[in-house]
Amino acid sequence: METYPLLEKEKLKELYRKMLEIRRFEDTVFELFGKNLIPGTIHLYAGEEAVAVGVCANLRKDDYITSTHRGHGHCIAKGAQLKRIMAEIFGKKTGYCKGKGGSMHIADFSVGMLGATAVVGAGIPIATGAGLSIKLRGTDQAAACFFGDGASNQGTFHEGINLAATWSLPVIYVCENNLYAMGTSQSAVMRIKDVADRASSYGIPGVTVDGNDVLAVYNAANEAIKRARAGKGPTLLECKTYRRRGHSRFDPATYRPEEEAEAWLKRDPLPRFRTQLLETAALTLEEITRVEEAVSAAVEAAVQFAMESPYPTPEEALDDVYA
Ligand SMILES: Cc1ncc(C[n+]2csc(CCOP(=O)(O)OP(=O)(O)O)c2C)c(N)n1
Ligand SMILES: [Mg+2]
Repeated sequence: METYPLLEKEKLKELYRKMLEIRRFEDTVFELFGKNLIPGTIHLYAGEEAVAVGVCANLRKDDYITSTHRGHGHCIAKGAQLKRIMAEIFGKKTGYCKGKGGSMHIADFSVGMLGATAVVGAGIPIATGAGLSIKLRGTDQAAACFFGDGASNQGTFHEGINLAATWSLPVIYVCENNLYAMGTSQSAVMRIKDVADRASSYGIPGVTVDGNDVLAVYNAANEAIKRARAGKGPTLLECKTYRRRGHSRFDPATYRPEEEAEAWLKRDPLPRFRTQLLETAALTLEEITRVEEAVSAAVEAAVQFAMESPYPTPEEALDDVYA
């Protein structure tokens, strides 16, 4: 395991707490979906926590992010409320989109979370637009754009990043390379190993990091966001990671070779960071336990809130709908 100059204690605690919130939230959603309490389908972020948390820990509340179909972790990392995310996933009126969006359409503008989207690659030009808005208003905000390896083969990737590069927009494009787009492995659809290599065709930095190492992600994102705020333009940051489960709730992921899955699951970002915190004496076991208890209580409270909340009524079906 690599070592880094350690961040201040409260920051490290915050990184661990956020990653654990995402893990417990996702494991709980998985269970509740199995009990038929959640409608639709779900795409879980478990295994990829270090990416959203490492990036968002560098962002301010007034910075922006765009997300994907696998968006619960991005919402949590950017500071959205667990209760309202859970309520939205349940389809309840108290959810972020009044229960009409569900798992793949959660947004919270109050914390700069511009939205999850079911359309692969659709968040990329939206982040470019957020970057243009920042530039036109002349503020020092930044935008981070999360998308997958699969999305990097979409036209929106080229269009969005090329424009941001040309106009030096304050955006960091974060590719969550979990090696698969649904059941299709990266090697079946790309001749390159590192998506970050594509940065050279836009004349911007391309950086690849271990996306299961929260401090590696934090440091790389820190540099990219500093560049963005300083008016030096975008960075393509590729984080290599792996989902703990299948693509969606219905996918057993039998297409992933056993040895590959085993090797990646051994590098699970959560126990890894926990061990690192203890070994470097950054946090005591007691402090870690306190964080773990608080997270369990917060996730339980979110479930209770969602279960007790009402569904939207049929009369409200057309409220807040354009056209
Ligand atoms: C434009 C578009 N094409 C296809 C799909 C179907 N689809 C949903 S998720 C997905 C895979 C996306 O893979 P990736 O971008 O690597 O994200 P990951 O699921 O691995 O996080 C596909 C093809 C879609 N939702 N939108
Ligand atoms: Mg993928």
